[in-house]
Amino acid sequence: LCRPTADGSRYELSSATAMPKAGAFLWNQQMMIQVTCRGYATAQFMQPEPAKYMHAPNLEARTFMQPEQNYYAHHPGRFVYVKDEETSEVFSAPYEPVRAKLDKFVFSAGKSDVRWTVENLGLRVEMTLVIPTHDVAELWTVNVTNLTDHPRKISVYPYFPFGYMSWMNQSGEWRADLCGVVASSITPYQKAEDYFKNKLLKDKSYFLCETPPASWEAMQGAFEGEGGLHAPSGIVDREELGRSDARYETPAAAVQYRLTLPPSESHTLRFLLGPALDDAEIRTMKTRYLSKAGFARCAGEYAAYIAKGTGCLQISTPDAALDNFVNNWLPRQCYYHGDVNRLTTDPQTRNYLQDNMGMAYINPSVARRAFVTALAQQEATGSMPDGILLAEGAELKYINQIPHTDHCVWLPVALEAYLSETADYALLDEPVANRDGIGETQTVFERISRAVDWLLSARDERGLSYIAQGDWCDPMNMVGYKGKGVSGWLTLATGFACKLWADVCARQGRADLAAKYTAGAEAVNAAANKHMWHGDWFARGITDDDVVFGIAEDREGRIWLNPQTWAILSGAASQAQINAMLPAVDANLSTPYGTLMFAPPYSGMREDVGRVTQKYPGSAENGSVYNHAAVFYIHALYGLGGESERAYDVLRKLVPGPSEEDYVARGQMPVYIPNYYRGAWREYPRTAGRSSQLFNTGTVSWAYRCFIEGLCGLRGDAEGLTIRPQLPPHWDGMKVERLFRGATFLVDIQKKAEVDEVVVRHGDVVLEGARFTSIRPGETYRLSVSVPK
Ligand code: CEZ
Repeated sequence: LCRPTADGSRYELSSATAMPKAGAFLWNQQMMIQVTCRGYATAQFMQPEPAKYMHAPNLEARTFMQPEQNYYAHHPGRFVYVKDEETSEVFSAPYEPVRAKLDKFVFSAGKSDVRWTVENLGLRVEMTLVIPTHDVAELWTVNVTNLTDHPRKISVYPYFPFGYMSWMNQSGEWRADLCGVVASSITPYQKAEDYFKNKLLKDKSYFLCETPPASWEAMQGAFEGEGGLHAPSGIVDREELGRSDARYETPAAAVQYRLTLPPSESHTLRFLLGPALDDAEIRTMKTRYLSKAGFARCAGEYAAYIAKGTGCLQISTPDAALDNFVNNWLPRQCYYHGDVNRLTTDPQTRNYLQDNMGMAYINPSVARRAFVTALAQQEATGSMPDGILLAEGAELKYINQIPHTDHCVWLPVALEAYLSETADYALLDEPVANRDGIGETQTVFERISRAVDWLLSARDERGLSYIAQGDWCDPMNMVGYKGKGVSGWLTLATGFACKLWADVCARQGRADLAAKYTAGAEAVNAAANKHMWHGDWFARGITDDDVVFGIAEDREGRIWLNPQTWAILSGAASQAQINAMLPAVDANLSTPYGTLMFAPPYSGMREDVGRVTQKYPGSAENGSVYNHAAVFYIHALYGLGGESERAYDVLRKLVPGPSEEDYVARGQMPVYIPNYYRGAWREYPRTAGRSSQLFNTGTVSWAYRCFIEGLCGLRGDAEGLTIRPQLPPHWDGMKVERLFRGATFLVDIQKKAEVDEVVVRHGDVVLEGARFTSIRPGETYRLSVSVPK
């Protein structure tokens, strides 16, 4: 059903129906496109706010990318109909809209392209999508082959619907001068001032053909006619497409090629799709890309761009499917996050910092810049804003208008990973001026100290952290909206932030500050222990009306994962508490698809917790396997040292497969980690495990970190690299190639009965403390590592 190619560089899916929403995505800094195996597509580009060039049939609200998107016949997509002129039979590639039973179907996700191979009626249709590295466009190649031993007369009709572009003004027409269909629109607006802003929006969408077609259709309604999309009148009732314009009618691009194909012969067609400001831009794009050579050059450049995200780790373990994911796809997804910040101009501060944490392993200079960019937007109080503005004129939108209190936490947390990877302590001395030019320039070190001070100050008389309208859990918006409610998780996260920052202060020779933040961590942890520890685990919070929740007495939302995780990280949990918590997590939260964020899910609104309880039970934050929370847990388990089995169990479940059953349940290929898999494993087993298909997630930077520092145990410090692998019990060994500070480490890890602690050899030398120092860039070091059985 789903397997990697022999060289591991692509993943192929051989059914259009087993995992209907499975898809792949491509991006550059201007655009992103997610395509499903069946041909539906969601694309957006930045101008500088996210915009669409292919629209849905209804006017869409603009918000962040949604999970579990529904696809339907008129959803934006890229389709190629084929008609046998002799028999009038019709099918479409890749699968939608006709849904004909195919003889062969392969959806192939590559790192830098997406391909399909579809066979039906003795014909093979191959479709390939590539995008440019800097421009916004889609380059489509359609190749049709006659698989029979007799000549065939066929018509091939690419159908690329533009959708409902605007209620003010939309049209489409064939443009012989450009050899394509151009749709024009005016982005709807009402305020006079928006007229001036909108002037430069790319309100045209074009579909250009390299080869002139026999006929065309620009009006969606005329193409579809009474036949419906599975048997469009334009194709079924006519010899040639009807050549209508769209005049304030929904535009579409459909073109027809009438081909006579001798046995075994192929015919290749190329098309260019994208948004444009005007005809001049369309002409420029056509000259730049729409040719065999242009396509080849573009594919090469884009592959080179994606290759910059290869990361720093190659593993070879007893689990080949896991190796494939870690070696190929996980760093790619981290790179995507760090490269484009989820294609928004105001990423949430916690997302921005964690996405850049992942960049520490891919391209540390990007991560470094991000700390400075974020800190330049620190508020006068020391707190961090809800979102970080990345473009001139950008504004805080949507969720960033809701006050969340956790943003400062992510500074020391992300910094820890960055410093372990780079030892770039000079960053701490970097002066940072305020973005708005007002106020004092302070160093990174001073600013993070202020952020941690703010965390310590934003606590109530019990020493617990206020939650306002949310913490890490965005939709937990009514625990503290009256100003009193507190977050158990954030209290513990504050403890962890203080602890991490105390370590940095100590390293920087600031014993005074180290003592202050250590005392801060202790105070916070003590408060958490006093007020949040109930029975066998830590509670999630205390509401405005002083109700503790996330405790055994709760029928829904009884036990939450994050407080347990962060109690381990902060040091609040004693060994005895950990011994109680972990089995409680196993019993209440563990599922075949990962560890739940909490359980049981809420079945309806709880007004003192908030809209998280209104989400569908088992979806998103309402008790799914929310992978971001699961990966914090994995990180904490690896930090404990003796929990390699539990840690690996949860880690492996972040990735779909490799059994067919698991693929079908998740409905996703292992080319990315989604933000969640459906939970409600006990309540709704039919949908449990189903992927959100949303590849924007803070999970990936942590997952990569867990593989590098946890499973492989290859973690940097100020002067060197410590080697402390934590293999799961059923593995005998593994091999690792790790790029670290310019050097390559080839590490051969074996379990040995004769050792009772990790022994690392470099040649004949046994490394003291399993630690390698004096690393020289450009060198390759071979280490042989024995770990206890
Ligand atoms: O957004 C994510 C946030 O980007 O949810 C996480 C949070 O930590 C991330 O920063 C947990 O809440 O507003 C909503 O209800 C949304 O569901 C968001 O909470 C959620 C989106 O799914 C992300 O695309």
